[in-house]
Amino acid sequence: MSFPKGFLWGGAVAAHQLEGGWQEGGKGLSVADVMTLGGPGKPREITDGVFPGKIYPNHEAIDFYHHYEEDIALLAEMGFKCFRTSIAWTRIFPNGDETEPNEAGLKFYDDLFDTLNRYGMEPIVTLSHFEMPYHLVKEYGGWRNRKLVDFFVRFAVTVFRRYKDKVKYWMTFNEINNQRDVNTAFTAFTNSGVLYKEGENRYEVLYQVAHHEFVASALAVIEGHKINPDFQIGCMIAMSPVYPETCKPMDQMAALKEMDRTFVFSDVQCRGHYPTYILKEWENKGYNIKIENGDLDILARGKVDYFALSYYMSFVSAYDPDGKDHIGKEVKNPYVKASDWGWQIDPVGLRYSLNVLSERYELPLMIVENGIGLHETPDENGVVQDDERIKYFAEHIAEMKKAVDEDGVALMGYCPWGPIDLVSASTGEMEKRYGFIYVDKDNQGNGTLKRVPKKSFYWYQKVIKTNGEDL
Ligand code: BGP
Repeated sequence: MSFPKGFLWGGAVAAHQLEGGWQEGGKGLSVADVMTLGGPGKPREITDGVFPGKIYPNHEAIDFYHHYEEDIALLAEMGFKCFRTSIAWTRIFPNGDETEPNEAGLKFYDDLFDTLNRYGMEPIVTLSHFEMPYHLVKEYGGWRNRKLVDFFVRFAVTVFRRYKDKVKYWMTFNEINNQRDVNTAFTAFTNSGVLYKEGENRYEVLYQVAHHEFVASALAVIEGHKINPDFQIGCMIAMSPVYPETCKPMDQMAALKEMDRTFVFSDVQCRGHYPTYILKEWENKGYNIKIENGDLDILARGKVDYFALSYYMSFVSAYDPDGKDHIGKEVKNPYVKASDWGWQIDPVGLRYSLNVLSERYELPLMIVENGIGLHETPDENGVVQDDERIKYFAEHIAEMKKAVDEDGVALMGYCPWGPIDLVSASTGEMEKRYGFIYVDKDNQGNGTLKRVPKKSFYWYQKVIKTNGEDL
């Protein structure tokens, strides 16, 4: 028997990608609300406010805000044991810097968690998933400002107290390492609320931002455990293993150094201190990262309980002697295929990742995102025949099973991304679909919002029913 009894089969979403209701229940404006639709090769545009005539896909999204009962019933039909979502910070603190929370927002999540619990689904909740209050970006400069630590901790403590008997599993920051590419405004903006200034060293800013987030995350862990000692609070890392292009020693070195750009985030959150490789890098590059008295002690005391990861793809790195900030450059992997969006599909990479993480941290792991975005249209009977998705998941789950069975990895659960179609984070498109459930809505915002199970719905239902035996 490969998966333990009680294994958490489910799915994962984020508030801003499916809820809609962007101005309902007293909700404030989030960073995600001011990002327009992107497209192939065209990054999403960040606007200073909301402008008529532009399309903001998440304003309505799939209107989960009003459809959640119906949607959760469908997930329950698939047999979900858990459901990962995020709390939109702007529903609780519309501007982020208030002292009193917004009751209507708190009530919404009360109802949502009650509904999940009624179906026997464990809620798994991310505190910050690319949706911080826009006010904190405009007025404070986002996470470059130390004050954000206090605002975040107030938000965390408020929801920990409110939901202490309804939610056990938490995560602090979604894909906290997903701000390493300092050249893309998208990740820079949504994850940290930082707009880079002319002439500043983006890496130095990035690490200052990360330090503030590390302290905020650790304080949340410490406070959360005081509120309910049974809480399980995890980090959440976008895990994309980097392979060396060849066995040339410098290719190996390049791959290792690229991986460190991810590991620095999990090393701090899991081990409770900065690894020496990053301290040395800061020293060599002359970065001045402001660390206040007591911060290092907070990091040491606020280690996470488990390691949550998203896994979509692997990368390959080749040594680049001319590299400015990196000694490795990304190259294509000729041994794997890629999705329409260029994400390299590599099921073995999932097993590899689980092994690496389990050996490095010796913590229980939870896969809280995995999946494939596809262009899809229903057939003449109105059903999406998504065999490609079924194949993707069957191959990934088979590798996950080997990690558990053959490699002894302690895996708590598996939550594929977007079990119901939702808005893509990187492109803003509706038509990068991940779901087991189709939602009738297109990139321009047209559609009836009708929900229809795809072929994979019944396949995943069977997988859960057999606890992963029948793929
Ligand atoms: C992760 C994010 C999710 C989600 C997913 C799929 O990075 O945590 O929010 O969107 O990727 O990415 P996309 O929506 O860009 O296809």
